[in-house]
Amino acid sequence: MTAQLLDSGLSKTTLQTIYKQILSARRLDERLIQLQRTGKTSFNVSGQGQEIGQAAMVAAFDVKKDYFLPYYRDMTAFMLWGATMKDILLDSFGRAEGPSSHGRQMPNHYGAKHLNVVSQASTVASQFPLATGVAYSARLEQSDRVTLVTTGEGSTAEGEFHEALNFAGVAKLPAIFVIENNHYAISTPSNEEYAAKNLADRGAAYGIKGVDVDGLDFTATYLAFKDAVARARTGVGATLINLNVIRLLDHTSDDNQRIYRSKAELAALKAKDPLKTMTQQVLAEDIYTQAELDDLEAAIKKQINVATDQAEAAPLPDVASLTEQVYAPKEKGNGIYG
Ligand SMILES: Cc1ncc(C[n+]2csc(CCOP(=O)(O)OP(=O)(O)O)c2C)c(N)n1
Ligand SMILES: [Mg+2]
Repeated sequence: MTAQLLDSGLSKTTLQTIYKQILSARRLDERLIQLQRTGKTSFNVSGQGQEIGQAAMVAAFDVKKDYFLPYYRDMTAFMLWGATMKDILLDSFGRAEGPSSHGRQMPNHYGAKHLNVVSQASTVASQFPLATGVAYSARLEQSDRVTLVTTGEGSTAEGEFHEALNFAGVAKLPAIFVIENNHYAISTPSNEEYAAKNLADRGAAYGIKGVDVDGLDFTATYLAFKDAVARARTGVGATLINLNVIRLLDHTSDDNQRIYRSKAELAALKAKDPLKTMTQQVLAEDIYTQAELDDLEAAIKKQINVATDQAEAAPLPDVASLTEQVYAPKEKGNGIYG
């Protein structure tokens, strides 16, 4: 049974905002797929099926103060952390204004200095030791900020995952390590990825609290993260969270999951779409009426159309600027760190 949304302790207004952001992210992802399929953009990674877990996760943080090191499937999380639709589209079109890399990175490699979101490499799990460093910096600066880092379950087989958690455990760092477990690493199912019963159990090996959460249940996820953030903020230490989600679509726009997942499996997944569940809850708990939801859909569609036109019309990076925005400039004030 999925817990009631209002049992999260969040107000009706906050839940309205969060639902609006989740719906915006889903509709924006649908637009990004259209743009890629019509050849206007190069690539897309969909996070459909992971949005509710991501939104509930971010809702537990203080995004004005905390740091986030996301992975490529985190568009919804990035938007709840403060990125706009236009930001996402600018990055997807590879435009100079795009906050993540000013047109240097592939789409879905999120970052924004003004939002405390740290840019990532494509080598999976390499953000984990960076997050440990960011969390350690809070200790050195005597700040109570908390660091959030995410990855998929397949990526936890990388050495960096172990190195980061080991150090965070020893130093009791204010970090939250999240495994967005969608049970597939491209075409490899989780029973071929790891033999552990539950990835949350790995926390014990590092002296870190491990928590297993149903990432399709908004309230359960929010409360688990609220507790983890409180532990980190008050100096108790890090938490490892195994967030169970589903991957509704292909691994990326370059993949076709119908080759390795049966029709029956895909139909069963679709029936579990957490956005459908949350929409039913929003109506049942009087957070929005059906008429309000219809207006919301129309408003989001308009917003996406405007943001798409603006991003498409925005300039590409100037070739003369090729060597900028990649490495930190020597002098302050003329680049991404300035
Ligand atoms: C070190 C490294 N090895 C392989 C890849 C290629 N690769 C990109 S995503 C991916 C699968 C990751 O699966 P998972 O961690 O479960 O995340 P998901 O895509 O399911 O969200 C692989 C193997 C890579 N980017 N980096
Ligand atoms: Mg996975």
